[in-house]
Amino acid sequence: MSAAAGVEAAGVEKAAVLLSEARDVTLLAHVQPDADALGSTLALGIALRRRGATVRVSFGAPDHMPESLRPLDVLGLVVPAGEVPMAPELLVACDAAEPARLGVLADRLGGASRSVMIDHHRSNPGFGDVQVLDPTADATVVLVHEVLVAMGVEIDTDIARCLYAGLVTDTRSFRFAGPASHRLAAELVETGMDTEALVRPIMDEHPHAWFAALAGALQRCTLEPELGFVHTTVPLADVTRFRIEEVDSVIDVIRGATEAEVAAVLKEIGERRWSVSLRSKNAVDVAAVAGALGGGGHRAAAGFTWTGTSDDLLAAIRAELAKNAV
Ligand SMILES: [Mn+2]
Repeated sequence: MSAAAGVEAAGVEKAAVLLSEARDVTLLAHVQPDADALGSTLALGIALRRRGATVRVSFGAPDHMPESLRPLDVLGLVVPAGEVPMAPELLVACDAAEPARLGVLADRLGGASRSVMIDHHRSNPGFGDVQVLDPTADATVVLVHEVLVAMGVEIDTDIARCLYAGLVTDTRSFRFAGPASHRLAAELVETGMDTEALVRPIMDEHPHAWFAALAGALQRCTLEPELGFVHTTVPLADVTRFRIEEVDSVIDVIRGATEAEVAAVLKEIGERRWSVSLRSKNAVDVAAVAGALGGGGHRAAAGFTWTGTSDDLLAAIRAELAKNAV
């Protein structure tokens, strides 16, 4: 066992003790929460509520739960950000690489009596009273599972579905999953959960009206062979009209370009405002690219926001790709 793993194991034990003793727990996912962030907070929330604790799950933005993830919240634990107390007794941040990723709820960290951070981002500087931070974990739900086991929680199908949702999405359907994640998946499936019914709405389904907008994004898709770079845009009208599930699926199509190592989708979120998704097949560290441009993420999946023209934005990405070229 490495030194880092030892530190993480100590964090797991401390987190389990704090959570087991807590009577009021506030669990926060990062802004624009994905299945790993919400699966993590809801798995812990379900276990704690069933033990009698007062539990709330929230996130800084948007003001509603992503539709495809609503089935995970079987106990109705998610509350609007405005209902999160200013001074939580125990605050748990899940899958947030830094306090700023909690958005408008970042200030609750300072107000909390105690705080626990559970995360797997390499860029995480460490925050919170108790830290369960392991960049080698395939997903934050893997670390949450360790905490639940340390608490002596029995993993039922409701909790298993939350954990599996984070695992299957963060590993891109287990393609980036190591042996430990495959073993955990087997354990979760053994609880009797229906994996296909859980995953299809999260990863596969889109309304028919989306296909025309997707066609537009694919028509605008540009390949820069010399950089191995493929990119497209999603205009504000489509970002506004469609769910985040649709808008964020574009990157998964264009990343498949044979000629490209790096893919970028520029999502227009306002006047000269862009939210950018980056993906890499392996050779390029897009977390470094995103980090240089004010964002962050993982080696193969990262993002950042940008103010300015799309031409300037693409030029900035090209400059970073040239620096990170292999
Ligand atoms: Mn994650």
